[in-house]
Amino acid sequence: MIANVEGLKAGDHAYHVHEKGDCSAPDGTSAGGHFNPSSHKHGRPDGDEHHEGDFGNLTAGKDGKATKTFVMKGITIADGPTSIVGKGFIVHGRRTTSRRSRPGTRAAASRAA
Ligand SMILES: [Cu+2]
Ligand SMILES: [Zn+2]
Repeated sequence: MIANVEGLKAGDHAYHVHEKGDCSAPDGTSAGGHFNPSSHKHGRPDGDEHHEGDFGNLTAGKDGKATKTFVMKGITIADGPTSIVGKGFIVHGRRTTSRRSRPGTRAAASRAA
């Protein structure tokens, strides 16, 4: 996957797939919790256990841009319980102004960091 986000404050921003595609609430809470179809505990993406939606952090430079290419196991874009299509994609801390994500996913406003 490729995350390509701009308009961020310099530094680290947590980003996740959340369980609902509804990003209408200004604070992002309408997107629900982290996407977690297999009922794991929250954690780092490279840890023993984590939500399928736990992507870790994006690091933005002084220009506010963050780009990351990464692999996530356990999620799909095919139909089924592990599909992230239509789920909310949230970068925490600052509003995103542009993004590239899987077709059908939605980028979102920030949620309180
Ligand atoms: Cu999140
Ligand atoms: Zn989580």
